[in-house]
Amino acid sequence: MTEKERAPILIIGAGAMGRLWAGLLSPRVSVRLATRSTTSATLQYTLVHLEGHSERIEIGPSSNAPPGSVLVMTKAPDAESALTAVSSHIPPDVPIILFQNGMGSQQDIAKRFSQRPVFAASTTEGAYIDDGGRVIHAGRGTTWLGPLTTTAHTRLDQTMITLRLSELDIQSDPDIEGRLWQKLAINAGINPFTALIDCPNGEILGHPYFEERIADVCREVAALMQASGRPVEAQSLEAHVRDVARRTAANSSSMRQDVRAGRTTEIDMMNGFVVQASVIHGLDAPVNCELTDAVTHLKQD
Ligand code: KPL
Repeated sequence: MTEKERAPILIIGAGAMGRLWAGLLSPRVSVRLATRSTTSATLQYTLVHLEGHSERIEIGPSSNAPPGSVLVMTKAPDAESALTAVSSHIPPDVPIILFQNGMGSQQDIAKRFSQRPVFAASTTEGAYIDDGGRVIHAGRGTTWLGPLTTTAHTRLDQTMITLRLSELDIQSDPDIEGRLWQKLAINAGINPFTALIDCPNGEILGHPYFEERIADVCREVAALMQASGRPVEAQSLEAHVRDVARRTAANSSSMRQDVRAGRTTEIDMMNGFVVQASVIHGLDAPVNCELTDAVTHLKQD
């Protein structure tokens, strides 16, 4: 079987990440893209590779063939409904890989589709869509993959092979939830500040609004992680937040981009998740609550 003869990969979500993966996979395997409006539109766009060269990508109309894998690349608030909308066309043994930021949406989906092989992926790959609609592969990273349901364990090797058709760096992590917690702490400590101050990641450092709150944000996240069986020092979370803000100084965070584009943000799966999960553990998270309210209010302005 040639790679092109494999069952197609269905990518749900046509944002920057969905288009990046579609563009990187499509030379080697047939790809279908399910967007918000339709599952059968042809999508054309330019992909600018890391090395700087441009490639015209055309993802053809979907066929009726059942997919061999499903990559869910919508924003976190849309993931469950988008997957549910197409789930009757997905055979029960087909791996479903969730790429959402934050926490909560992946666990809800894994619970709902608990008999299926469901994975979470956490990626540091950088991509955005520029003003001209081109998809820019902006930074090379690593994509970590780990099982969320029991049946996913038996499909891990096959799913790694499928994702590696993208020629990106794919690694497995048996404790993918630990990685999601780490990423949650980073996002909770960077994203709302960049959205509220309206600045690139690096400019939150030294800004009074950030400096007055970041220690408390990290203390609240650390208390929740401790209560969830993932002990960590608040100071080390804060050091990590500052390090990532420094290393991604020129980035416009996903939340700032969402606010600027008038899209729903992922605040409920980031600081909002910290607030909700803290309540369940009898903890208080007032600063994460303040940030959640402020960003929620921002997107309604
Ligand atoms: O994950 C990110 C995001 O923007 O959502 C960070 C790490 C903050 C990089 O921009």
